Amino acid sequence: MRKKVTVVGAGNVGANVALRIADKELADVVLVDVVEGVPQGKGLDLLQSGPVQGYDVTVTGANDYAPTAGSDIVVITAGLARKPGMSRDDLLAANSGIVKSATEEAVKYSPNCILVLVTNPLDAMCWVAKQISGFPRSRVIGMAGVLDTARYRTFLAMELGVSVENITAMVLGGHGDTMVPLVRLTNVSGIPVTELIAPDKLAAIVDRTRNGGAEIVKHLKTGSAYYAPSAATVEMVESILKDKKKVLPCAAELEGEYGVNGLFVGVPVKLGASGIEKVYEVQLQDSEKAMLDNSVAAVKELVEVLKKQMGL
Ligand code: TXD
Repeated sequence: MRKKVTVVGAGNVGANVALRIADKELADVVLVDVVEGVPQGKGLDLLQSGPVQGYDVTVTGANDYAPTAGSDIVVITAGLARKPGMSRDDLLAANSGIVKSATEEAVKYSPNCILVLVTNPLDAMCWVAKQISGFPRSRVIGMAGVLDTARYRTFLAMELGVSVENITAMVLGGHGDTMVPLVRLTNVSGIPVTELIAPDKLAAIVDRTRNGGAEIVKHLKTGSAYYAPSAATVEMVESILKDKKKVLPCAAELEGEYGVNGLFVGVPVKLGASGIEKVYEVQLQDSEKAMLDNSVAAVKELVEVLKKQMGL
């Protein structure tokens, strides 16, 4: 039997997640959105791409969750996107309500699903989904690190004029200006990047990575990035559905790792059929640990606000 993935939010990221899942023939997809007609229309349009693209999965749209029943994965992208000048944190109040209701509905129909969160502010939204679903940490995963790492790898490949595929890198921490790209552990086919790029250039690339989302918002003016975010989400979905056990940077709830408890933080995890199958604790140098602590503090602040707002 084919796998089934629900994508909540049929906007820019959601529709492109559906498109990429269909293109890779990974699963049947159900798009859910509050706007009447949009998920149905996009679903039908995607379905009609099948004969040309050569996929046989079905793509449908709905405004309710009954058609999502029995999903293996539920990707939540529903929410408001950042507008220019708006920080991720401004989105907190609006999007926490949306993620709460989406989680409640989704898990009612798919109690065994794996939740993949995309909505910003990402780490805080993961926390909401975890509280509301009551799922174990293996089944609540946030997408941010794969995207941040992809941006970092892109900029490094541009600088060196080499294939993006040869850049191996890791970005830790929360999804925001405090993220921690680990320069020390970045390499080009095994060659430490610090041997290939001067420190000031590397610092500029790290800075551009941290502001990677804002750079795109500035260009687009009316929304935020969605091609790379959807690609990153589907890499995670694929690793789970195919039990590939890829090691990817994802937002995971920490249970003492990195000295953190009960908060979602971007860390390397193994993604397989059960969701998060392992959290890797990388040995950090003092300066890296300080940056990570700073990032965790930013996530904690948001969660404290949420605890008050939502009474959780
Ligand atoms: O790295 C990351 N995690 C991110 C996060 C990368 C890119 C985008 N990121 C965030 O994802 C972004 O800040 C937003 O919070 C979400 C979705 O971004 P997108 O660009 O897809 O926004 P759109 O195009 O505005 O789509 C959001 C859709 C839109 O169709 C709304 O009608 C719908 O969400 N929506 C809902 N659907 C279902 N249920 C409810 N309650 C709902 N509310 C709004």
